Amino acid sequence: QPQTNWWRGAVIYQVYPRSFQDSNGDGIGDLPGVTQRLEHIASLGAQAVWLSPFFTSPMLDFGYDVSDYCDVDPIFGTLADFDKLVARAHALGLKVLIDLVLSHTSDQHPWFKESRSSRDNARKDWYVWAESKEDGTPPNNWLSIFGGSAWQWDTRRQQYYMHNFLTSQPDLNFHTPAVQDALLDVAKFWLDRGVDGFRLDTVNFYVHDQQLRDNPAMPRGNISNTAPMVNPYTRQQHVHDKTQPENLLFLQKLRALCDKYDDITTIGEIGDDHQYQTLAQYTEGNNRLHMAYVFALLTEMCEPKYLHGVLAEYLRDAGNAYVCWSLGNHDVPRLVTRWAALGGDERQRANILGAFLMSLPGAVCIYEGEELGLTDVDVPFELMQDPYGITMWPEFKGRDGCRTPMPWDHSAHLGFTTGTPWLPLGEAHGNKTVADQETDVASVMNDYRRFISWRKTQAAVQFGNLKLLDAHDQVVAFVRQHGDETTLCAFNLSDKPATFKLPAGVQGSNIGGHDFSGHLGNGQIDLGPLQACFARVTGV
Ligand code: TEU
Ligand code: CA
Repeated sequence: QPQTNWWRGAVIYQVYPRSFQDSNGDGIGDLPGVTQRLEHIASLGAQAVWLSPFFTSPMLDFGYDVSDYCDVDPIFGTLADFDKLVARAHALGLKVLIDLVLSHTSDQHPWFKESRSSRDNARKDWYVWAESKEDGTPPNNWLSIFGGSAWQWDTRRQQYYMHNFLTSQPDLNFHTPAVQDALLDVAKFWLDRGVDGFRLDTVNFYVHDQQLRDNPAMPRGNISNTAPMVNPYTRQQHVHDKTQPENLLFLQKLRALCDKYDDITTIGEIGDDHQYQTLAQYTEGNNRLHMAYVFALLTEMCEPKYLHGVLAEYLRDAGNAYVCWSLGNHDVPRLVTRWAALGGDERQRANILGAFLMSLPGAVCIYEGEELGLTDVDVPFELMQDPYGITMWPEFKGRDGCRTPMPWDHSAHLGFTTGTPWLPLGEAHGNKTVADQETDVASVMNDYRRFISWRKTQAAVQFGNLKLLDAHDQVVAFVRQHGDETTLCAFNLSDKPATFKLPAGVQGSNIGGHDFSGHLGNGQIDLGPLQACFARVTGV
């Protein structure tokens, strides 16, 4: 595989436009706001920005419910604002990835309005419609990620329609060729507008089993905990409602379209019970997706042995997949809070985890605010916006805690807005603003900058293959190999000093130029609490 594609080993910065920067005082972040702040992203050394959805939407799932794929929601701006954003990003050397939500639309999309209007219209098969069972209950046992049956009764058609997420997010029917064509046209619209690629929302949910077979139950005691977003009440294996083989054919068409343009990339969000096999399948052979987004580190589990296990499983099952790792996004509690069990203080935790993430093979996504070491915000129920949180309260607190606005400086609302912010700013974020961190050499933000720029000098860390070293109670250690360069990376993910004995015959010299103090010598690595070590080695 050539390493020349810009996206290999890239650092991709995820922007949640609602919460990044408001430019007009309505309390909601928007595209002109993002444009104003692109310099911040470029200053970190990121290669690309991924924008969460900004398309026309009733915002019941804050933009993941699209009612017009080819326009900008007025709350976020206009197509002209988008063009300015892309131009500015490109001028700063940043690629722009947009978030296509093709699996479902909003129920306010004209396609759905037409489809539901009768059993006989031009778009009657554009969504997944099915008869009820004899007794009026839904066609099968499929469950929505957001709770309850995946089927909603429609009084006009006297049929059920399927929705993997909210009832207001009906699933498109990918078995209808015209649906696939329409969605390819959407991708073409944005490629022609100059985007550099796509993050594809729920990419393995596109195609469902046409026979509508029931999903089998999950064996007791085997409830996967790898994606905290998964509905905790869903106790079924999603065998028939997603990840169907026909999907690969659609992905091939999408890839063929992308290949008509230069330097495009696609990152598929794949949530699956057999995540690694699916990642491999979806990125195999240079004619499907370029990259697959890994869920495994979005979990609550942060013990070194678990993380070692994640990497072992990845090596075993996804060896040929090109992956994109992340430790946070707009769906899960913020990292330093979610992984508080690692100990140390927030700054140490943020720094070591950032370095750990950026030492993994593949590309990485950093979620806005992660570079500031932001904590999760406790949003009180009265202020809660996330529909998922509102339904699942109080067992699940929803996703607002990681979606609060970015703290920029000490002007009103920490520089986010002059109006009333749509979600409260984190009180504890007041001393973690970008302005504060700019002037503090030892801030998380400056650590991130230094690590990213150091990483660019380390071909093995950016592009190398992964070889895991032995599991350890405190340390996760591996080597990355590229050409004749072998770099050992070791992370003490505990708040106590640690010693990691090297396998016999491994020798090396420490590599400096980053902020970590771990040390290789005498056949072992000595690491302070939450410290890392990087060394050029031989004999692995
Ligand atoms: O999230 C998909 C999602 O919910 C996964 O995390 C899911 O839990 C997993 O695939 C199950 O195995 C995306 C967006 O990131 C989210 O914000 C949206 O609400 C959702 O799709 C619906 O569009
Ligand atoms: Ca605004």
